[in-house]
Amino acid sequence: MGKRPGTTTKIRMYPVAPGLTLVDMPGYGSKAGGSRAWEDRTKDSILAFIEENAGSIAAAVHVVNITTYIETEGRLSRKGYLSLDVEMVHHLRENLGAHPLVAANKIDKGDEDEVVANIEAFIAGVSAGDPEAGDHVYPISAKTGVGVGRLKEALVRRLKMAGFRDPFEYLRG
Ligand SMILES: Nc1nc2c(ncn2[C@@H]2O[C@H](COP(=O)(O)OP(=O)(O)OP(=O)(O)O)[C@@H](O)[C@H]2O)c(=O)[nH]1
Ligand SMILES: [Mg+2]
Repeated sequence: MGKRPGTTTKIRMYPVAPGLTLVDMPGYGSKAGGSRAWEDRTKDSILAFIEENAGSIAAAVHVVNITTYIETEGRLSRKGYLSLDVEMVHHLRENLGAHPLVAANKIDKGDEDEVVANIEAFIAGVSAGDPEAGDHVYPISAKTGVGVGRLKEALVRRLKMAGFRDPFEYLRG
């Protein structure tokens, strides 16, 4: 989820391989300029998409800006809300019957101890009802590439289990 509203504002589809489509979801939390009503609509459309397509979703990757997790979670919980990231992970788990892969992104940003604390707090948040949830959390930096290899490997393993070939082979052309 970007700071500016509308980097991705609609659900977007990218054909990757025969029978395999990459679906990119818009961000909907804490968007400066994005109205509350717009955020709610965006979120509802994502939740509905997951429910309607659960049977044909081979793998899901939820990307979290991990560097602001504790701060955001604290702000929301004071208002009586659950972290939007934790909520989405739970929704994916319930609908897909498997824990989604989680990219804990932007680990290049800020203090290493803070990054670790944020990752631990997030894992504690998603572990309710699934003590193994932490195994599916991959700390990465999309900017530097750290950790991305391991996340890709995990994604390829999932897709192969669902009967697909390595989609990155197609993407390389
Ligand atoms: N420092 C740092 N910045 C990153 C990283 N990944 C993404 N960004 C920056 O974060 C901003 C948002 O990135 P996007 O790729 O648009 O994220 P998104 O989640 O698709 O955003 P929406 O589609 O608006 O929800 C951009 O300015 C990126 O350059 C990262 O690992 N480290
Ligand atoms: Mg986007």
